[in-house]
Amino acid sequence: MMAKFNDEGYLVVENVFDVDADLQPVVEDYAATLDALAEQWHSEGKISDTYRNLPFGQRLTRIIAESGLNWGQHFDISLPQGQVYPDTPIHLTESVFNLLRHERLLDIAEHFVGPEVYSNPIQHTRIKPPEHMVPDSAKNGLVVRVGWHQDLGVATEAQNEVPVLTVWMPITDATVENGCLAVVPGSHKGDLVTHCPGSGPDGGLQIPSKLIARKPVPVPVKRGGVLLMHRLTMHASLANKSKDIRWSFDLRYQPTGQPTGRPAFPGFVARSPSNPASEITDWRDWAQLWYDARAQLSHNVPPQFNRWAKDAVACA
Ligand SMILES: O=C(O)CCC(=O)C(=O)O
Repeated sequence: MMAKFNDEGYLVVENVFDVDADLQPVVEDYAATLDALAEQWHSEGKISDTYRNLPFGQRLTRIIAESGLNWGQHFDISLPQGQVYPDTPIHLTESVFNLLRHERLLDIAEHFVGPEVYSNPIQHTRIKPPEHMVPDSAKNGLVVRVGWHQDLGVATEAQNEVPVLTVWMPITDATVENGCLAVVPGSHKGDLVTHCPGSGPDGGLQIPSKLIARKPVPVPVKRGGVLLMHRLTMHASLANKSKDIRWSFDLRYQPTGQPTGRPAFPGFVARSPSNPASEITDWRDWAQLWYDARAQLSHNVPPQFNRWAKDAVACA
């Protein structure tokens, strides 16, 4: 496991989760969220039907096609990096917390970051409909493909020396057609390269193509499996060209007690043999950390989330 990861900077591990026992509660949880949103948007006259009889992906796709509503934040497990308001939506539930603390996932994380495992708050839920359906006004990395980046590039300098592991997990099978990730094998052996703000297909950061030295490869992953990545591995997502959604979570783990690179957001101790009492084990305590961060951020201008300037030479 480690040899391939060390050599190529990424690794797919299959069958980490039991699809029925581990992933189905998450699917049901999100279905309930969509149900509540559909009822609300229908009662507000934003959609003509709640589409209650459609399966999750088709229901969401139909609602988006009809309304163009900005839905991504309602399902995300992070606050946005822009202005935060007291009522900014964030999806914090027991089923998601169980996923973040899943024994087999933490066993894998432990291989890479050591026994004291901290859940880094750079994390997202991305539910992406067919890309052609997303109106320009709603485009962001939660709902359309993201550009080439290294995960260290989306953190502040404080994270430079921290061995953060990215764990990307599909809830629907991730294929080339529906927009799985692509990686540049071996790119983690190089340095952090310049990321240009606002140049990605999602309006976010992107590495200029002249700095991508080697040919990328697509990495399909079946649900139940995970894709592990080094913090310097260059990667991007492909566009969703299918007729249904592509749904994933991306999580990060690191050793406890080191900077996360996103100090405005809360992480938590996921596993601690040396101090078990420091672990957060109740999802409500985890959710409260985010609600507290939201209250704090909503009084302030957004902090600096990364180190990049638009006028860098490589961005010209
Ligand atoms: O899921 C995606 O489309 C992008 C995920 C990603 O780039 C990441 O987790 O760093």
